[in-house]
Amino acid sequence: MTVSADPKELLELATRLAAEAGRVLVEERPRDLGVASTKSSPTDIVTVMDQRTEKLIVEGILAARPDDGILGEEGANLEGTSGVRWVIDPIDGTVNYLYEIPAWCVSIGVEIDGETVAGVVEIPALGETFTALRGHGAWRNGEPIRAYSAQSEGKPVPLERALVATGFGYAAQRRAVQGALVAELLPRVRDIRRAGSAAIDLCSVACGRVDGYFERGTNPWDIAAGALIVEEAGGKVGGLRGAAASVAMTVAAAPGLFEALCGFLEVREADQDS
Ligand code: LIP
Repeated sequence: MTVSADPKELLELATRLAAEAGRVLVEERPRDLGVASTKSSPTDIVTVMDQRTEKLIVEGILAARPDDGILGEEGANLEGTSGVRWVIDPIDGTVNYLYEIPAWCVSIGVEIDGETVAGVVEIPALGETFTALRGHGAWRNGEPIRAYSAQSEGKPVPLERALVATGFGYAAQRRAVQGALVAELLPRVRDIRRAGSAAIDLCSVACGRVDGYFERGTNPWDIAAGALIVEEAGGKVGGLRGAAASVAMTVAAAPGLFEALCGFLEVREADQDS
């Protein structure tokens, strides 16, 4: 499809809307915020602020680009005719937002003909805005970032020296399997971190705040922007055995560690329900 869309302009709109959503989430958070509804399990929660900020972002997109498609975690699902699709997580890290733990963000990825070309992850509580444009780089607050931690000095980090982020699903049976996997990994790495937001975990890989990340069960809106940010920061993102990142498994790390982490996960068939 011939698309009349400039990725730079798409990123500018996404960044503006993510910033506005972040402002509302901070300044207008109800003091008595509670759980408005649940999804896949009693702990997979939605707040009125998830719903409100998804609506704000969708309205902002359609006001500027009425023919675009939209997929949002809280139900937005428009086909569109322009070839441009917006993939939105209005609050990634909803449980953290409910508990007033800083690790939550607004994530917006923008696709042209199915390929993500622009992404923004806005982390208000940390004052960080991560952005990326395909083929042009990734930035934190406008400064270029690379997917290497300071102590790695740009060299591949061996698994045993890696700080690895991960996350867990909401279903008890899946969590039991994920917990057993982490127990096997823990003695093989520097340490594990569980932030509670896939988008933040991916941005942490992209700026070297962690060395790697993996998670089974992420949704498209969790990873759309963060995956591009990692790739444009020189990292690799994918599933196991050469697959694309998906709900089955998302792995992200700089080259070298990416392959080592995938190897550990592949022999344990970590992308399957055992
Ligand atoms: C979160 C993911 C995270 C996962 C959490 C949760 P949400 O998304 O970003 O990776 O480990 O359990 O699913 O539900 O906060 O949008």
